[in-house]
Amino acid sequence: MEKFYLTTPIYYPSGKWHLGHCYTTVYGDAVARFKRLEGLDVFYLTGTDEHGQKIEKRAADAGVTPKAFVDGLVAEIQSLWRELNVSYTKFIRTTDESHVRAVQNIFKRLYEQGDIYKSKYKGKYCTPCESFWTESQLKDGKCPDCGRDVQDAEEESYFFRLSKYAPRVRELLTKSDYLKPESRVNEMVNNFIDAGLEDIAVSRTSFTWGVPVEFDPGHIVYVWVDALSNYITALGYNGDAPSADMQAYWPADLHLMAKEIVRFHSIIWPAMLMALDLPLPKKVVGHGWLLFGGDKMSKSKGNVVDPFVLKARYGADALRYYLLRAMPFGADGAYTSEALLTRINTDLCNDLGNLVRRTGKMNVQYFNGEISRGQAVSGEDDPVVAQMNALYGEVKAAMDEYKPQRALEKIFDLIGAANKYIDVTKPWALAKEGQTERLREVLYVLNEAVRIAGTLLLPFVPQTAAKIMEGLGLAVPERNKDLAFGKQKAYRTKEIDALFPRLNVEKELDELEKLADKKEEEKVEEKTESAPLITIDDFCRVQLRVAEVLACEKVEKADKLLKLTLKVGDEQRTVVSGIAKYYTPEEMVGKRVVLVANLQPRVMRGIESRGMILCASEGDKLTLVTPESLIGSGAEVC
Ligand code: ME8
Repeated sequence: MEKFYLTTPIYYPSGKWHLGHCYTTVYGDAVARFKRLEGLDVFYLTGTDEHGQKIEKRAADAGVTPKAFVDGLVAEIQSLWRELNVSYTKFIRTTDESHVRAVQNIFKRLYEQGDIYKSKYKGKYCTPCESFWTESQLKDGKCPDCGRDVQDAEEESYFFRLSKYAPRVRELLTKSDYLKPESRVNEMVNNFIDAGLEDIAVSRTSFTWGVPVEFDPGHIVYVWVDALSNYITALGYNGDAPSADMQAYWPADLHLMAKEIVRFHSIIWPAMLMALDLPLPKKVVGHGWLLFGGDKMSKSKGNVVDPFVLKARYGADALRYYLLRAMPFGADGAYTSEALLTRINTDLCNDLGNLVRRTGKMNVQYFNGEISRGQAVSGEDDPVVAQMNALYGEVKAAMDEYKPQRALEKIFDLIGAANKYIDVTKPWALAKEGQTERLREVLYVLNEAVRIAGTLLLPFVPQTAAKIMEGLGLAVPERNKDLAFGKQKAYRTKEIDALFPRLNVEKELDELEKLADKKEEEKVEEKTESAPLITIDDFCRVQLRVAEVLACEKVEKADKLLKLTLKVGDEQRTVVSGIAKYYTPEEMVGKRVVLVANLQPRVMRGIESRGMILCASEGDKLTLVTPESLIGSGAEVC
């Protein structure tokens, strides 16, 4: 059986799983499911990347061991993938003993053959990105990836001879189809390879949470060497001896990820594989970012959307559909709750839901659910039949290029055409006129359209597609076959519940806002209840400033929120505050308030809020905290 090996990144268990992570994994799942339906033996790998200084620090802050710190977060992401019906084959953790041993062996082998050597590292290090940079690679003195401050780093280190592989890596990127989309190739070649590819430091000595270099235990293997190796250690590779899974599945058919880590997968990773004398992966796809409030959705920016909340409210398939449909290949896409709700209502409830419901109802009403070909075919069936016959080829072509959005567009084109077909053929009129044979054929055409669309939807919205098959009285297909008009000779259909309930968008937006607020409140409560004593240094990290309210207005469609324009010294900024029940906008203007000025920005109702104003609350009462006598805006509160 033909094999297909597919991976997503192994994620950092850094505290909060968000919708951005879900995009890659759901995308991977759609590819994995499609390939399985094509009859391939698919190995779909995902997991967690658990080592490094960042995790070590977080765990220390939380007062637990790094392993205890990551265990809880790993369990949470595994439950997220279960909730979203992600059908991975293996979940690898870089703390798995077999992985750790294999990374040690890989490192040793590269050292013994001269591809790794010991020297001294002098340069810059970005802790959040776990990346070393040379002075010339910095952007305005900051990390070129995330824009944050970097630290001086000088230590004894092992180096990987990346420079030796530069010509072969360049050739791989420019002369093959290794990296998609195309635009990322130029970026890699111009910005990194042609700018001069230097050897990279691949060990650290300033922390201990990682894979120790076996022959020099003070050194910890650089987290990216550790992490990238997961793609082969998961298959049982341990440095030399071939494993059965390696022989069966390697090289990978597809490494899927967002654009910011393409650099590691298209330069360091192939060079490592060249050094290990292993075949190179067939494809790296770097997709765009899910944005929120204009920025990449990311934990460190604090602008995240909680997938657990959305899944609980709208179901896995609605979320899967939104992610797969909303993001064009390789480009960024902005998340808004409005867009999610609109997609659910228009595509899933109206277009798909109505087609299935109307067809199912008419099956029962006119033929007791028993549908077969009618005697009266008509030229008016031709366009929709032609569309049905073309669909499988179009979806396959899109999925062969890993473009789920295009595949879904085509499937929904057929769904739209089938809905129009009902309006044009007017089955109710045919019934009235007693044109039974024409009516039978029309319904047969419709059931065929539902079957073909339903089967092709399986990789994307598996639960919904299975329900559609149940309604048609068919088993859920395990293969993409018979996807042409006329292949299913007869149906014994059943009535099924509505696939997606119609949502009241206004009400849902309010509910989502409330749920987000509740989560924030729970977090604050949790923190207050268990608040430990803090040092004066801890307190000094919070920057409190007096601010003057210059303008204030209600936030549309949010009964709790006010949008405030504040003057803080010479600066103006926007803050959204949940005080609309206690203060009118008019009352607020001119007031002096106390602002938490260095809080991470948060997007609420599409507005970026930069800070929080302090209030005192007791039961149902709430009052602003204000300076006791007049003092200039911008004054520090200490
Ligand atoms: O980089 N939009 O882990 P990570 C789209 N451990 N995708 C997003 C996203 C967003 N806003 N935010 C995250 C790491 N992702 C390393 C990987 S692999 C050997 C090691 C997805 O937890 C996307 O796939 O920071 C991105 O590449 C990945 O999460 C980064 O996850």
